[in-house]
Amino acid sequence: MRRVILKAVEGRPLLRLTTSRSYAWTGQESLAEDDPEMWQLISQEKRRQMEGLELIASENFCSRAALEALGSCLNNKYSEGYPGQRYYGGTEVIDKIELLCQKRALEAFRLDKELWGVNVQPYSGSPANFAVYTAVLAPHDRIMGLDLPDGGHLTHGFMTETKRVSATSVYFESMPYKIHSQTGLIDYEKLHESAKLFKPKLIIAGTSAYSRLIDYKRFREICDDVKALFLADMAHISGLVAGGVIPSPFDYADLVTTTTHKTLRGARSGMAFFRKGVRSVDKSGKQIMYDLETKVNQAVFPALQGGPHNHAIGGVAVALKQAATQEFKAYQQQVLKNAKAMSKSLIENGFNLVSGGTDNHLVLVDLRPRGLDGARVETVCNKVSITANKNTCPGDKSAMNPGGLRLGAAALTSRGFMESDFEKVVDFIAEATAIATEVKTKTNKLKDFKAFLETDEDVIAKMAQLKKAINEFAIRFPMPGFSDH
Ligand code: DSN
Repeated sequence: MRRVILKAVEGRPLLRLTTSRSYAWTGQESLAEDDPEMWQLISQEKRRQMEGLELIASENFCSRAALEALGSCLNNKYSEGYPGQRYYGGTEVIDKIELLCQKRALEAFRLDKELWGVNVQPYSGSPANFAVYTAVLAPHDRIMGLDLPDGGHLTHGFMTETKRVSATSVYFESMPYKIHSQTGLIDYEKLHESAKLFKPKLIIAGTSAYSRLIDYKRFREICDDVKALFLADMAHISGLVAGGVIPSPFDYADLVTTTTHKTLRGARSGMAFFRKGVRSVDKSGKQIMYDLETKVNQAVFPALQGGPHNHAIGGVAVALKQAATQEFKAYQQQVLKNAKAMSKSLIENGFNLVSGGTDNHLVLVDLRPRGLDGARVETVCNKVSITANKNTCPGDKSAMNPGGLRLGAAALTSRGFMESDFEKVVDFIAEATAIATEVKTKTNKLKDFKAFLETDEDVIAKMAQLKKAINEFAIRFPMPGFSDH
């Protein structure tokens, strides 16, 4: 039987849909109509983001345009393979989208397409890294990355004395390098010494909680000396690199990976860049060419992934267009200024910072000299609408109860925060820390600390007052990406 369904679609006139189906599903209901429970939860999360101070260094607020692409019909399409060589029909538009994303990726980082290529299919940064490893390494080949407690990333080979935690350390042999205990900077001397002994096939320059610039030239020299490939994982800082406000790893690395949603402010995804063209010239004058393109592409698909997330690739392409603008450069300049203002203000408030300051978008506060830890301060911050994460500091043994708190400036800068606003943010952090100090003196274990926060009326009132002040402050700033708040 043919049925007629009349439906209003987002304020437009009634849509007349004819169908011979015996069921009524049209897929035209809004989220609020179709799934009020999920709609409610998303509304709550929107409110949380708007009313809070978002200081997680790996987060940002993506544009409405990129979110539109992310929530588009591109979600529906399978397209295993690469542009022009797909395992599915109907990919003619998807091919154009992927090629556009590749082109914009090279343009955003000012790369010559004869010398660099990019794979935009990795689902995120961790898969991009693992794809690169499997592209250029055999099982049990050796790698070196910055140790996790020293500000490195899990995927750079993290293992403890008793456990190979990251799959990278399971499938490859990993030896970490460290930061210098006095300066808080990467210990290049020791890295070089260890590399000469360990003879890694790949050295990774990349960080998750390191507030200083990376000396890519030094990494290149070390890699050349021990004949290792040089991978830069610029996930945290790729927006700053695109904005041209910090040194670029592309001047020295063989391979570069990144996520797309941190300082780069795009849809959530990953990219892997590889060098092309001449790698070196041998003694007889023969040119040795890079062979990374096929290796990386094959590692992403078919070795590790299936269908690309075309909606994410669309959202990344939109963000990459933005990343090539003067406006984006100005945003990144402000991120640096705000991080410096936050750093200065924290020091003035008596906080210790690993390395004593920042040259990028983040600071790492070492709470140990104040008799505190990241877990306790993070818990209080969370209760008063300051979102930050506990983080290991050099020397820490536990990632669950580490000594540091990592604070990033990228997200709030996207909401228009300036230096004076970050000074106010630090005042709020100082108040939250004072509450953590008070409660720490009255409790023993972390469990007791958390229970006290839930039950002590005096502390509950103090936190409520602070939360109210923070919410009233934060809500004044605009929120990118939200069309309906
Ligand atoms: N987990 C991310 C971070 O917060 O740094 C990196 O993948």
